[in-house]
Amino acid sequence: MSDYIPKPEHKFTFGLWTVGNTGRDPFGSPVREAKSPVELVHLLAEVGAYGVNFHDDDLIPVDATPSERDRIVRQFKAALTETGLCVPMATTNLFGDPIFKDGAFTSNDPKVRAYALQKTMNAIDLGVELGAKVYVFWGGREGTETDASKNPISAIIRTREAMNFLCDYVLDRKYDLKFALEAKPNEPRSDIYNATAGHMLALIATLDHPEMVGVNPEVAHEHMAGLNFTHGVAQALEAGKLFHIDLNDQAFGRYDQDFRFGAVNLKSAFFLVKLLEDNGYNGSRHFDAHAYRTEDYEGVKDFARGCIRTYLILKEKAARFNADKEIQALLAEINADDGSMASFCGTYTSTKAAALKAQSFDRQAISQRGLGYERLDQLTIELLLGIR
Ligand code: DIG
Ligand code: MN
Ligand code: MN
Repeated sequence: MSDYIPKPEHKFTFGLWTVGNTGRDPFGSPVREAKSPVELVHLLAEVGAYGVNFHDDDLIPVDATPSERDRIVRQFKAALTETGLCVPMATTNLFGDPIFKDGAFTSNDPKVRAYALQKTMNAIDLGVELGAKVYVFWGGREGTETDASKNPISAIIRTREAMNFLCDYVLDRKYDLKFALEAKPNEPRSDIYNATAGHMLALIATLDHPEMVGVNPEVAHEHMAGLNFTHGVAQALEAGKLFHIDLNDQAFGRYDQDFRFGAVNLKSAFFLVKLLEDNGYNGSRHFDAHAYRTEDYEGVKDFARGCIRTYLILKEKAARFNADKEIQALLAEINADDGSMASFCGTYTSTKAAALKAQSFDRQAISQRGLGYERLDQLTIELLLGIR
């Protein structure tokens, strides 16, 4: 058993808005006093985080003067130096200000679309100044309550134009930065465009610089869409597009709960960690989540430590799964290949096609084979329950 102590190489990160969440919700006011970015950096250092992320507005108030901005950045940099935390990711708040009430890049008002580009360029400058290498775009307001208001194709075109413009901005400034698009199906808008990580992968393929752009899938958001999060992450990984990930948890069929990682669906959290670790994912393990509204700041630290510990425990369980002789023997049996189909595999040739069309298959015999998945899944459950 390891000690589940976080190390820098684990790359556990939190946004300022996560541990800084004051507990406000649509039906209640804050329950925790607000902490400054510097205080939050020290809190994250105390729980063993590797890095801290932020929206522009989390760090610099939107109406701050240039000298106030410089002071805040100077103090933040000092806290980073003092604690050793880094800033792997930054992002723009394009959803809080009333100006974005009908979206930012997809707004029907060209002034709003232009302001959103301006705000994002300034936020990119800030993120790069503090060391970010990944820039996330979450279009929380890029949606609608009525499709009478906007042609959904216009929304796609406007999003593409904004992303192309901002990719060119990064190239023009010679920044070492890549973009990660984060999807969510709804909330705060009734329907949000580009609703899942899959939609984002399709959009990326249509951009001028697709090589600069990947995805930032979030557990809660794909669960809100009723999807298997691990499958979505696998698709992004296989495409070389998993540039970042937002870890948390979520009961299906609920509003965005942003629960502590592993707090609800332990089994799916296990398969996600196994996928990331088996495939050598080298990005941040970013917890985009917050403590229950019932908690004080000691509870917030419990929340952050719980995210980290659960990830590390599941990482160890994944190693145990891969080393478990009974499980691995069963998987070998399930995936046995007698080589008889080898001549049909690989790239197409007309000879292969003709031979395959002439091949006979005993459907009855093949369909009778028991696959042992009940035993395999029970062994997995027992491993997760700690008796293997
Ligand atoms: C919500 O899940 C979004 C915002 O918190 C932020 O823009 C992004 C970064 O992780 N996730
Ligand atoms: Mn969320
Ligand atoms: Mn998120």
